[in-house]
Amino acid sequence: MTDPVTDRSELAGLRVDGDRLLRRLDELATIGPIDGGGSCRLALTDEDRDGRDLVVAWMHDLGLDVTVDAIGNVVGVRPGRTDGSPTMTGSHIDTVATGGRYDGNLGVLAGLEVIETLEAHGIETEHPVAVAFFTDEEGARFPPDMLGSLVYVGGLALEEALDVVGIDGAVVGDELDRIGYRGTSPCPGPAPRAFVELHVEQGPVLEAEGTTVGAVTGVQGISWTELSITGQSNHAGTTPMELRHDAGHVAAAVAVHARGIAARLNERAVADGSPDRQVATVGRLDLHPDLVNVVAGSATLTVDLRNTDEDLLREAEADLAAFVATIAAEEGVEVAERTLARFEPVAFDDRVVDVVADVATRLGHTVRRMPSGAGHDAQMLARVCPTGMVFVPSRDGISHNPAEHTDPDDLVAGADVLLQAILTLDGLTLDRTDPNP
Ligand code: HGY
Ligand code: MN
Ligand code: MN
Repeated sequence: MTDPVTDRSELAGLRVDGDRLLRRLDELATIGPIDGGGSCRLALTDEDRDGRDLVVAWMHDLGLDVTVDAIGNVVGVRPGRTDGSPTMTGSHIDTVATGGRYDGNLGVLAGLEVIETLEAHGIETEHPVAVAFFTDEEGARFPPDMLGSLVYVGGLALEEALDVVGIDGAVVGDELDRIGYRGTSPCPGPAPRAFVELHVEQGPVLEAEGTTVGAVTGVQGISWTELSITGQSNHAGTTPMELRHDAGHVAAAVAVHARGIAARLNERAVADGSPDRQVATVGRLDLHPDLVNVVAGSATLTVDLRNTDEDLLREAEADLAAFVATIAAEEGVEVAERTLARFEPVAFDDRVVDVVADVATRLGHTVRRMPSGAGHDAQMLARVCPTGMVFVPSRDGISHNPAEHTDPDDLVAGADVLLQAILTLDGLTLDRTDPNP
C-alpha cells in the first residue's frame, strides 16, 4: 500500500489501474462466452451464477461487507469515516443471449476498481462506498427489465417478482434457489445517499461526435407488450384467403405497423423541431405450428416501444392498441395483451449530472449531456436517491451484439470519471430532492 492520500488536491489526481480493470473485464467475459467475443449469461442461469461467484469472490478479496438480498441483488460495502448510507455505484452482470462484454459488466467492475484504488492508496472516504450488481437487469429471460433494482427500491413487491415466469417457463424464485442466490437481506434494500453508474452508451451519439464521456440526464420511457394471437390453423393450399383466421398474418402486420408508428411520430417530431424520438421493436415472434404449409393457428410477439416523452409514448401505445383491435376484428382472431414492462421517462438529479460533467471536463475529457436510450438500474435508484450515469462510446453504436466494443482508453477514462465522481459526491451534502415528482 502506498502512503495514504489525504488532501483533496491529491485525491483529484487519483486514477484507476486501467490494466487491472481490463483484466477483470476479460476474465468475466470467459464465463458464458459466445462467438465474436461476447457473453451469454441470461439471468439466473448457471452462467449467471458463475459470473456472480467470480464477482463476489473479488468483493471478498477486497474485504467488502457483502450482502445478498431476497431477489439476489449483491452489494459490497467499504466502510467510511462515518457510518450511514453509502455512495453507491454498480450495474448488472446478466446479459442478453447475444450480449457484449461491456453492457453492465463495465459498471460493476469499474466500481470494484474504484474501491480497489481507494484501498491501494489508503483513502478513507467520509461515507461508505458500495458497489452492487442487480438481478435480471436485462429482463430478456424474466421480464420486466431492471427487475432486481426495481424490487430493491420498492417498485415491485418481492413476492410478485419471485413469481415471475420466464420465457422458458422457469420461475424466478425457483431459479434463485437453484443457483444459490436467494439471499437473506430484506427487500426493499437500504437507500444509498447517492448512486452513479458507469455504462457503455450502446448507441451512436458519442462516437459520432468524437466525444468521450456522456453525462446522462435521464432514461427514456419503456413499454413492453406481449401479444398472444389465437386464430385457426388451416391448410395453406386449400383455404381460400377470405376464410382464413391467420395468426401469422396478424403478427406480421403488427410488426410492420409498429415500425410505421415510429416513422410517423418521428416525421412529426422532425417537422416540429422536437428532440423526442420514437423507437419500436418486435424482438420476439413465434408462430404455431410454425410449418411451411399450415396457416398459423396462433402467434406470440413482443412490441418494445420507447420515447423520451411520456405523452408521445402513450400516443404510440394507443396507436398500437387501436391497430391490433382493428386487424383482429378483420381477420377474426383473438388477441390477448400482457404488459411485460412499463416505466415512464426518468430525469437524473442535476447535482449528480453536474458532478459527472464537471469531473469529466476536469480530467480533460470531452463531455456532453444526453438521455439514455437503454434502460438501466440507475433509473430505478433515481426513485430513492440522487442519481446519475457516466457513458463512454460504443463503436458503431452497437450493443446487445457480441461485436459490442469500446476502446480500452475510453473504458479507463470512464472508470476514472467514476472514481472522481464518487470522491466528489463523498464531499457533498446531499439531501434527498426528487427530480421525478
Ligand atoms: O432493455 C434495455 O434497455 C436494457 O438493456 N435492459
Ligand atoms: Mn445494461
Ligand atoms: Mn442490456
